[in-house]
Amino acid sequence: VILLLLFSCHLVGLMASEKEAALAAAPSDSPTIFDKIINKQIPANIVYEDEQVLAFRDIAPQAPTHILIIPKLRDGLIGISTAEERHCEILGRLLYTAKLVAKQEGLKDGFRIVINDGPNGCQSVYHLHIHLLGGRQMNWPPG
Ligand code: TR5
Repeated sequence: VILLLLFSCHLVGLMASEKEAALAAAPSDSPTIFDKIINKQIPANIVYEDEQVLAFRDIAPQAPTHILIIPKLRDGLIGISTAEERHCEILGRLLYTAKLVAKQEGLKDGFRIVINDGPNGCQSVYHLHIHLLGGRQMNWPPG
């Protein structure tokens, strides 16, 4: 019984550390889950799409409105820290799309835009994305 208990605790510990492990993962340019969403291989709740940009609801929302805005073509943008001057246009378009989607979502009292970068920034998917969060009072400083 003791052994069983110890094993169960170990499993729970593993589950709890899953997120941290993902966050601590080294940045990588391997395909991500977002490629499958872009290619419609897996479903997503898409709220905006054009030739360059896709916006869809986060699967684990941290606010009543939580939308991810991504470039369809990653083109080396595994995170904001890998941006180069050639990315300026798409970066501007992503921000502008965040504004459009915020309006579409009726976030008239404000919202927050977040880009997590690398392990310290809690980035878990290495395909640049903007988080658009709204529908509740945000706190500052963030955690
Ligand atoms: O942690 P960062 O900043 O990299 O943000 C990645 C975000 O992707 C998290 O907020 C996740 O909740 C979100 N995410 C992860 C998956 C996923 C998703 N949003 C929508 N649909 C998703 N699918 C189908 N699969 C995921 N693994």
